[in-house]
Amino acid sequence: MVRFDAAHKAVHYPPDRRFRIWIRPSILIGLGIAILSVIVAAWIEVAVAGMPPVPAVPQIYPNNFAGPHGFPVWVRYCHFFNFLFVMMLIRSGLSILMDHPRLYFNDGCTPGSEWIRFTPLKVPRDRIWTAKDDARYISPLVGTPGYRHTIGIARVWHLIDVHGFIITGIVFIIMLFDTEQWRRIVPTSPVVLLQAWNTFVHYATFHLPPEPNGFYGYNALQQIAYFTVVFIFGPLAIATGIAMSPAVVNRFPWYARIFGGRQSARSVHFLTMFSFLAFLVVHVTLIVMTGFARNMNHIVMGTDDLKPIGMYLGFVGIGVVVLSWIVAHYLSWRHPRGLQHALKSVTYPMQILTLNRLQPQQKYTEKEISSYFWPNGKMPVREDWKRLAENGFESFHLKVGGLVEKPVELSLADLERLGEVEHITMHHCIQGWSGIAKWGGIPMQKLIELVQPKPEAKVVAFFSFGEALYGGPYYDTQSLENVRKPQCLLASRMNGERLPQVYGAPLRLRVENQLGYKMVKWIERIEFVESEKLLGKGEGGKNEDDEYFDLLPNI
Ligand SMILES: Nc1nc2c(c(=O)[nH]1)N[C@H]1C(S)=C(S)[C@@H](COP(=O)(O)O)O[C@H]1N2
Ligand SMILES: [Mo]
Repeated sequence: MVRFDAAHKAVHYPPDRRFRIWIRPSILIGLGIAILSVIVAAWIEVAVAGMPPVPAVPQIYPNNFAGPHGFPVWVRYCHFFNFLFVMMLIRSGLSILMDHPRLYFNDGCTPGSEWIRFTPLKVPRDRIWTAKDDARYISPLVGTPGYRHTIGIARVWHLIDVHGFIITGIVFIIMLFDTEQWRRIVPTSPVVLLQAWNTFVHYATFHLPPEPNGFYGYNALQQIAYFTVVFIFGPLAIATGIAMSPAVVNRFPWYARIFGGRQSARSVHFLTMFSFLAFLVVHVTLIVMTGFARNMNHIVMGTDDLKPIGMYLGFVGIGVVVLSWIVAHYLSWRHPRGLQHALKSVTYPMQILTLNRLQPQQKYTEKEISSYFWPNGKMPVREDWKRLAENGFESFHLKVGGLVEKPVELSLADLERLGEVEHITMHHCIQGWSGIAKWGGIPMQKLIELVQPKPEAKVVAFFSFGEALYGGPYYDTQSLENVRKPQCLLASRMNGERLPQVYGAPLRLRVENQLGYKMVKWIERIEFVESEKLLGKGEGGKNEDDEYFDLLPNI
């Protein structure tokens, strides 16, 4: 157990660490019926027509020695690295999931509309319940880094790891088609489907079909399973991961719609993870049951014999993977800043060149506005904010200063006179929830024209009346370049009305190509500076300083 100070313990290791899974009953029943009916069909077939034949040799190439066979060294290495990366993706993914432990098929994430939740709590409606309040604990034995609300570091592992996962996948697929090996896992005849069903009938009625010896070929069901994992689950996991990027979805809203919306994409992303896990369980079970030593020699040594060496080295390989979790845990809690910077060195230059260039251009309709919008953050407790709130922020003056030619102090009415615009956009919180709302306010570009930043001003800092999770005023920064983009607003209105207090009154930022934490609420003042390094701990914002979030969260 990591030793926390009181403030961190309250967040990471709260007294309520219960874990519950609730699934919408209709989904559970539907799934139960679907699974049961195929199993019953198998039993009926066996009762009526007897056990269907399954050829002992692979059906794709009748003379199995003529076709591609064996496990070349690249297959074995890809297999190991894939296992290493997938396990870390799953572990860090679970930590991320628990930060908003509900999955939906609607982009508004209305509490109660989730199809599955991993928390015993129903969202209370009689008080403010923020998304942060809703985050759940996960044991560090299961998640990386585990505990509660450790999403900054969980994302570091997830996003560094996914590079390894993708590179392994690309190498594997190139080699697969560069050799004849692809024929081993790509079904090329519809007969395979029939034979896969016949094979399934064996398993479903508790029989083992004839073992084809995977060195030379797989049975049809195995072939389809491997094909599905490589060519469907892998790409789907990547594609749905991208569908959660605010930069991508706000530039190409149709992309999320391919998966049925942003939250459906998140649900599918979860389901691919679940499918990988389910595959792993069945795969390992069958490897043990159908000749463990021989199978291990195949995938570890590339030989087809019964010597124990493959088994021993295989266990060492599994040990290395488990060791990677222990090392990740150690690094997460001892060197989080180093990890944050490691991810930054990989993603920051890449995002500046790619995702961050996309210009937000969302056009949602009034009808798509979410009926619910999760709140986040701590309401300001400062007396001056409370006094301003009492008279509807009439006496509020936004201070804009720093490296500008013309520092100004503007009331809400002054701001309004700069020319307000409205956009209906989708908000993406780092925790996983989203919501569609109409935001009204003045484009940051207008304010920039007014104050005229000096040439050395590169960064705009937004300071809040509100406190951050671990205390101290909340702030965040944007590059001057990014706030010039369309749809970047200093918002004073939400869904056609004055910005409600919970959602950031009197002013909040909207930057549609980044995650929610960049959008400071309860803005008190704006300062133009040379670099974000001059503020706070120098990471670019309060969450970046204290929670190791990314400086540039386009994804
Ligand atoms: N001052 C301040 N602004 C903040 C936060 C905060 O904690 N304090 N949370 C951020 C996060 S994490 C999100 S997702 C959005 C949430 O905006 P909402 O409450 O309108 O949904 O506000 C952002 N702005
Ligand atoms: Mo957030």
